[in-house]
Order: sequence, then structure tokens, then C-alpha cells
Amino acid sequence: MTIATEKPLAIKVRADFPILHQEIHGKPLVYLDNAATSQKPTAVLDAIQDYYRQDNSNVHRGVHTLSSRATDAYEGARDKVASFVNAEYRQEIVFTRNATEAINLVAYSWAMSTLQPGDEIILTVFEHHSNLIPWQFVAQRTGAVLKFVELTETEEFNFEQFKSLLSDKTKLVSVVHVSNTLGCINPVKEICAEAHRYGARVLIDACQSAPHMPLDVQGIDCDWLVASGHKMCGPTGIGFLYGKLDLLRSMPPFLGGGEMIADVFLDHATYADLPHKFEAGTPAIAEAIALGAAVDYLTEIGMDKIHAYEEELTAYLFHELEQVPTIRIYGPKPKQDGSGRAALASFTAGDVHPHDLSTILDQAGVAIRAGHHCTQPLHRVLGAQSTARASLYFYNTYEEIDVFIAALKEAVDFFGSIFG
Ligand code: C6P
Repeated sequence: MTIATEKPLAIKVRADFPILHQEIHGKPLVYLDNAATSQKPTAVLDAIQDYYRQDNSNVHRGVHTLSSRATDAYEGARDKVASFVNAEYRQEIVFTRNATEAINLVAYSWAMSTLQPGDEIILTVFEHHSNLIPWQFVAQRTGAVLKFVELTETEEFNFEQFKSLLSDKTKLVSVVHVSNTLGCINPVKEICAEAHRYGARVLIDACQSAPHMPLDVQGIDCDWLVASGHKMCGPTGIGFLYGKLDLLRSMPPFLGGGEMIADVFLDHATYADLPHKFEAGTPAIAEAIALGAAVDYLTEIGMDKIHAYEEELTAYLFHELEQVPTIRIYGPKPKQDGSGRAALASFTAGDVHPHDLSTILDQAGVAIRAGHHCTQPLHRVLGAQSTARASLYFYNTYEEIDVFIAALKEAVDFFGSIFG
């Protein structure tokens, strides 16, 4: 197949990622586990170092210089995230530890205090456990009922069946934007429009979309959106919740403690304004600042460029993967130009255990994930106990895909010769 002649994006940015320039078992590292976590550019590593070397102090508390520098940098990071997702107001961004905590915040604060027995929550059968277990908790505590959108024949969101689930009983639709296992891209704007016709709220899990494509929460018109910093070039320990201003205002606090209060008496308290109402205790200051640096880095490259390059890579990955004997790739096929799905592929190869594939590929320097990817119910639907998964990011090259495919073919041949 033809490959774009312009210098690929990866070649321009690889020098920014020190970790990529190493050998694993004597072979150059080929990191294809980006859906689990991305690597970090020097700009992000420097932001953490610089903060601790020059500005380290607690935020929102002191009037001394270090404290105001730390506060400015921390709040500056909020501005960057707000503009990254096109939020209308900076107070609509709440820093959390990760996407999981952000979903739990909505579950404990909004859902536990709002939902009644018989109210319905719509999820999909392919949600990450982080967007399933909190709603199981809510259903157990409130008597709300969980309903599930199933897969189409092409293994993507079944929009017609989704519409048939909606009713006046629907109070919440909580769906993933891009599936971490199937790679399908859900029509979140249309999902919000349908759900809102019934007065239901919509939460979007953007863990696998925020790192890879431009996001516009106002355009999507979601009520909440969550993501994790570590998948988008930022550090671990920081993620965010976007929520519409009035909605966040109407929600009770999630965690209690310092930072989230206005006036405290022995028997009661009043709470701080947004977003501090939801940020109890000393926050992850360095991590938030480094997430701001990651957002700057991604924005400078351009999320549209990242998305376009990843589509090219997807086309190449699928073209090559489909040539591997016995391969079964899950989720929808990309269009010829690589669009229509994410730059990741979950697959099995005959009876070979995905963990064995991953172990053998590691010997060739290739890092892929094997397991259920925290989507166990989906794996049951697919009839696969586990899958192997290669997931790409904008610093991956065509040559790395070649190394991966060659190692995979060798592994499949090897196991084929053993199992006959
Ligand atoms: N998926 C993967 O390898 P946290 O752990 O909170 O940062 O992210 C949770 C999460 C939520 N939703 C989706 C769609 C996700 O992909 C993830 C994380 C990783 O697929 C780790 S299991």
C-alpha cells in the first residue's frame, strides 16, 4: 500500500520522548501499549522537575510568593484543560486523580442523591469497568435499573437499539467515546441529543478520545465528560471532570475536608464555589501543572494533525494485521483512509493465548497488552476470554508497525508448528 510521502509526524516528535530511545532484550523498544498509558515528552518531565525545584508550595492557602506561584500554575493548568475541551467556563473543570475518580464523583454526588427506585441508567456492554462498577453501586443503593446498549454486527454502538431503550424513566446515559477494546468511535453528539429529548443526563468517558482527537464539550453538549492525564502525555495521579456549570453547582460535595469549604462550624459547614467544592484536601499540584504542560504540547502539535496521522497509521496497521494467518480483529474495520475507528487493534490468533503472544513479542522489544483490558463483560459477549491489543499514538512509526507484524507472524508460526 502507498504511504504518505510527507515526513510522518512521529519522526518530528520522537526526540521529545526520552523513554522511546532504549532497547528491550537487545532490541529497540516498540511501545504499542498507549491505550494503557502514553509516554511523556520532555516538556512534561521538565514541568514536574521545575515545579519541585522552584515553586513547590501548597495552593490557595499562603500569601507568600511560592504559594502564589504554585496557585497560579495550578489554576493556569485548569484554564488550559478548559480550553482543550472547549468548556465555556474554567469552573467547569474539576481536577480528580483519574477518570475513574471523576466517574465516581458523579456517581456518589449526583446519582446517589438524585436517582429513585425504577429510574434507568443506560450504559453499553463495552464499557470499561470504571464506567460500570460505579453505576452498579448506584443501582444497588438507589434501586435504579441498569440497561445496556448492545453491539451491531460490525461490533459497534447499536444506535437503533439505544433509541429503543430510551424512555421517561431514563435519567442517565453514561457511555464511552472511543472503546479501549473495540476501537469504535461512538456518535456522542447524537447520543446526547437523543438522551436530552427524554430529559436524561449524559456522561462521556473520553479516556481514549481526549488524547487522540479534538474535543468540544459544547459541540457534543454532554453534561459531564471525564478523562485521565496519563493517557494524554501527562503524569499519573491527575485526571479531570468536565461538568456543565449549573449542574455542578446543583451537586452536593463528594469528599469533605480542607479546600472545599467556605465557613466551618462545629456542627455544619458551607462549601466553596466551583470548582473547589469538589477538590477536597491538598490536590495533586505538580501533576496538574504537568498535565497543563501536556495539553500545551498536544495543542502545539495540533489535535487535528495527531488525529489525521493516527488515521494513516490505522490504515497501515489493519492492512498489515489482516495478512497474519488465523488473526481475528475485534471491532469495526477502518475505512480505506483509516478513518472510522481508533488507532488500536484487539485481536486473537487461533488458539494462541494472548499472554503468550505478548510475552514473545516482548522478547522482540514490542510492548502490547494482553488480557481483558478491564472490559470483561464485553469479552464474554465476544466469546473471547482475553485478547491481545496493540494501541498506537502519534509518536509511533510505520517501521514500528513492521517490527510488530514481523514478530507477530513469527509467534503465530511458532505456535502453529506446536499446535499443528
Ligand atoms: N484503560 C487500558 O489499558 P483510569 O484508570 O481511571 O486512568 O482510566 C480508566 C479507563 C476508563 N475508561 C476507558 C475507556 C479506559 O480505557 C480506561 C483505562 C486502560 O485500556 C487501563 S485498564
